[in-house]
Amino acid sequence: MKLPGGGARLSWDPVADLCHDAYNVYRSTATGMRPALPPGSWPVDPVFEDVTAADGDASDLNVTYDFVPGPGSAYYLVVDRGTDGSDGVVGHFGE
Ligand SMILES: [Ca+2]
Repeated sequence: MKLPGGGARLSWDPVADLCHDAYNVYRSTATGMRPALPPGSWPVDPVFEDVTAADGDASDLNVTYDFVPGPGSAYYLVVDRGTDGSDGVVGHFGE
């Protein structure tokens, strides 16, 4: 969804798991977002950067992520974060 001023908003369905704590958002600019060595290795092949703290709405508890797109293509992946602080199921790249 586009936001006023050139921003964008990602949104997703909430997680109902009992171990759910918050959401981590990762960003990749890897060409085609394809691993060099399939199935890949989360989060280094392809490289994903944790951009959770850059959320324009300043909350990792809600189901939105606001940002201003830069030049070129970027891929975003939202991963559930458990109450132990670790990533939940990534669903890609061997995780
Ligand atoms: Ca948010």
